[in-house]
Amino acid sequence: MAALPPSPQSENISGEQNDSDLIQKTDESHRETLPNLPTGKGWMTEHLVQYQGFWFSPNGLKNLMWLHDHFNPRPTDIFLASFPKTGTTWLKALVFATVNRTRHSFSDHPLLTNNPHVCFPFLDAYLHEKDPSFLDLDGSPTPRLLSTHVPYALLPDSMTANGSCRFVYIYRDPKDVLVSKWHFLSKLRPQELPPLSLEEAFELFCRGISHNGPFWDHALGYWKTSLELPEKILFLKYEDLKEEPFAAVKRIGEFLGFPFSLEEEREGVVEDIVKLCSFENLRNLEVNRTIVHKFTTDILVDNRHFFRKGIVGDSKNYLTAEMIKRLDEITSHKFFGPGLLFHNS
Ligand code: PAP
Repeated sequence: MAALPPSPQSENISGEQNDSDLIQKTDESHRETLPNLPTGKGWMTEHLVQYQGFWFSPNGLKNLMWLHDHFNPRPTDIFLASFPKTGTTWLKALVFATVNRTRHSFSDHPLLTNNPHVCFPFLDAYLHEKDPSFLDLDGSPTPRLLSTHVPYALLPDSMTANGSCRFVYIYRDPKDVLVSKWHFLSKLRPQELPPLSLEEAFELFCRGISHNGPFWDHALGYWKTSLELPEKILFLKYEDLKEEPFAAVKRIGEFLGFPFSLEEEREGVVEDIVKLCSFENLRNLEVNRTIVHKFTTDILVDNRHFFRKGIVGDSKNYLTAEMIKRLDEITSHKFFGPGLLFHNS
């Protein structure tokens, strides 16, 4: 189909002029697909839908379709991929500070006045907004830093092709993910829906019914590819970052093509990054105590909700012994399959 002349509404969403017919096509295929999908109980919306083996909110599915229809990655793009509540906010801060360390001084740093989600935006949450002011992909400096919760198997080929762009993935113990997610989404759950108990959330999580879940399939998709294509995906664990943040930052710099020089190490640049991005520092900043972040026109989140406890193992304060046993069993079953030596912790 011939491209329509550019209109103010159809420019710049993907860095190229958008064909308004194509926009309509995405909306239509979303409308047609949605009613035919299996549904499960939602955490924040009334229900989630299952699409190609993974679970999405109805809007999340639209975001995925938008990604396929409208996004053009560049080879220099850096993606942060994660399952929700695994440490995305923290890793965004660390990667942003590492990649941009020569652009900003630590005393006057963008992370001191902006939430990490502003410095490192969510690609799949903003794309379908059709409002270029939400995400100016053309205006982002190179390398573009973009994040996604989309499972690896469902990403467009343009993103997964070897040599196209790089990913940093963060994994976290699913027990802590579940508890973190339950706290977070309970705060965002609309008043008109009845509260979701931890027991219900646990059942849904175990059955894989969770945004971009099943959790284990999400992690495995990135984990397996990180083994096959180690230059494409760096697979990190929240627990390792907590234990050895300096080593993790150095690995991130190396992997992304921004290695720390000996002089930088001597000057304490790695320490400065770790300190800037620490839970205590970020949580206490005014921007992260008082400002509301607008993910989309309908998803608004108080920045303070991104910083709850920031510790390893908090799930033991909420889950019963049986719950812990069941989740650990699912994890062992999923991860210790033939040839897959994945160490959960
Ligand atoms: P998101 O998917 O909504 O972006 P995400 O940032 O992935 O959430 O995860 C939030 C978790 O990371 C929270 O964990 P908790 O509920 O167990 O406390 C949050 O506290 C933790 N977190 C946020 N920032 C940091 C940080 N700088 N260091 C360590 N943990 C952090």
